[in-house]
Parts: sequence; structure tokens; C-alpha cells
Amino acid sequence: MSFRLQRHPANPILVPDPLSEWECFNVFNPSVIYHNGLFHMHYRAQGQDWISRIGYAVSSDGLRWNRLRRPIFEPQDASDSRGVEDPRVVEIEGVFYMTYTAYGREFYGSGQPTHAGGGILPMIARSTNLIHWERMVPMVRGEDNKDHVLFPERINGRYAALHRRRPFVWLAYSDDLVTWREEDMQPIYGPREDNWWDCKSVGSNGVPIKTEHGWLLINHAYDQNHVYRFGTVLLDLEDPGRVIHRSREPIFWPEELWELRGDVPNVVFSNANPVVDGTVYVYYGGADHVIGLATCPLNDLIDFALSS
Ligand code: BMA
Repeated sequence: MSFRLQRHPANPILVPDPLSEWECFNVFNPSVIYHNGLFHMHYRAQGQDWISRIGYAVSSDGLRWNRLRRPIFEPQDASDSRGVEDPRVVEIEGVFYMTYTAYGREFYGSGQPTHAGGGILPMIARSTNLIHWERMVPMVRGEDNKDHVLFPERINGRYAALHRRRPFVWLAYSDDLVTWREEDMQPIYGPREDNWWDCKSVGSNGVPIKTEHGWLLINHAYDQNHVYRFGTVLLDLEDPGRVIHRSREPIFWPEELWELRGDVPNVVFSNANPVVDGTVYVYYGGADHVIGLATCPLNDLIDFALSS
């Protein structure tokens, strides 16, 4: 069975603002949460100093956005001085949490720095109004770990998250979102064999979607040519460490000029798949430069995820 997400004709739906110092070069990899009848976007932006900051925009239709003129979340110290990246926002029990990658000039670990003399941390922040964010803690330190996303509710009484510890996507549990113990983490799936579209690297996209058939994930992967694509993974509702089904075919890949060419070529990268009135809204960065939207009916995506 083959299946595609449908690009919205209004794409790209958000582009850099040439008049703004902090978002004049790239806006990409947004989170979008639907709350109180509005779409709230938190997006990664880069401007003249090339440091990633998080901008905020709001919309009533998910297409036309009103953006705040200043970033709502910025680097604070050596742990994130090179940027705050790739937000994923979820509401759990009335509090908003943002998982994001902190990229700093310092490396907090015992081995070698992971990124150009510095390192990254899979961070969590919290907010009660989606605008003011308070940093919490990283899930782990001292390793190349990102693409972390929280499940929207506790599972068997505990908070749960997915994270990417190469080469696998891992599941992790925590009682309080602060303490993440090694013994509460397990790998769940990794890249497939050579020549598959997901043979080199895999990671999670937006917040897992709860369905009667399991936790529905849209995931991303790249191959030997570094082309990013999306697929689906279905995890057991009670035990999300158990993969029920994984799509053989991808559902989305770069085709438009602004996905094939930009700051980084051949990239579609999504941190958001909110479901509104039975439609899945997949927001994504195109070539690390602009923001696009692709949609599909939730029921069709479930059928595909169960059978492909
Ligand atoms: C990943 C992340 C994303 C980015 C992608 C493609 O590792 O850093 O932010 O979109 O690479 O460049």
C-alpha cells in the first residue's frame, strides 16, 4: 500500500523575515500545538549571528500566522550558547513542556566532545502560557542525543519519552521529568539494511498520536545520500517499547525546490503532527530554511500504519 502526505497549496507557510536580525536567514523545524482553538507555533530561527533561537507565532487556521517580533526562548549560558534547536511542545496535565536540543560550546561528559569542540543536550523546559519558558534538565549528558519527544500522557503512571541515542530510537520513563535513569531506558528500533530509505539514521518527529490501535508515530530517517524521508511506526499502547508495525515505504520526501535546496539540501524535518478535526497537520522545515505544511486524514494514516 502506498500513501503520501499532501502538501498544502499555500506552501511555504512561513519564511525568514529579511528585516529581522534574529530570523532573517532561516525559520524551520517548528513545533505546533492546537490549544484553545488556536494553532501555536514555536519555531527555530537563525539570523545574523547564526545562533538558533525559538520564535512564536499564532494562527486560527494553521496557515496564516501572526508572529511575535522577538524570540520567546534564547540561549542562556555555555550549555546552549550556540543555539536552542528543534522544539517539540506537548501539554501534560495542564502544563506545557518543550523538548529541545541545546547546542553549547561546552561539552558535559567524560569522553570526546560530540559537536565541533562542544556538545548537545536533550533538554526539557516548562511553561504555563506557551510564551514564558523555564529550563528544566537534560534527559542525559555527554552523548550525541536528540530528537526527544514526550508522550502526551503518563503511561502506567509514569512520564514517557522517545529519544535518539545512535543508532536507535529509545524509550525512557521518569517519575518526575527530572530524573531519567539508565535502567528505565530501552532501545526500540533502529536503521534498516543498506539501500533502505532509513538505512543510515532514524529519529522521532512530533508528539506520538494516541489511537485505539496503538501510539502512532511519524518518524524521519535518511539514507546513504542524506535524503530525509518520513515513515510511520505503531507502538503498543500499554508497552510502547513494543513495535507493532513499521512502514516499509516512506510517506513523504523532498520534492519541491525549497525542500531540495536551501541551507541544507534534501531535508524535510518535522517536529509537529497535531490532529485537528480528524486531520493530521504535519509541519516541517524545508531544507533547514522555510516552513511547510502537509496533511492527511488521521484514519487513512492509521490504515497505512497498520498495513504497509
Ligand atoms: C538534524 C537536526 C535538524 C536538521 C537536520 C538536517 O540533525 O539538526 O535540526 O534539520 O539535521 O540538517
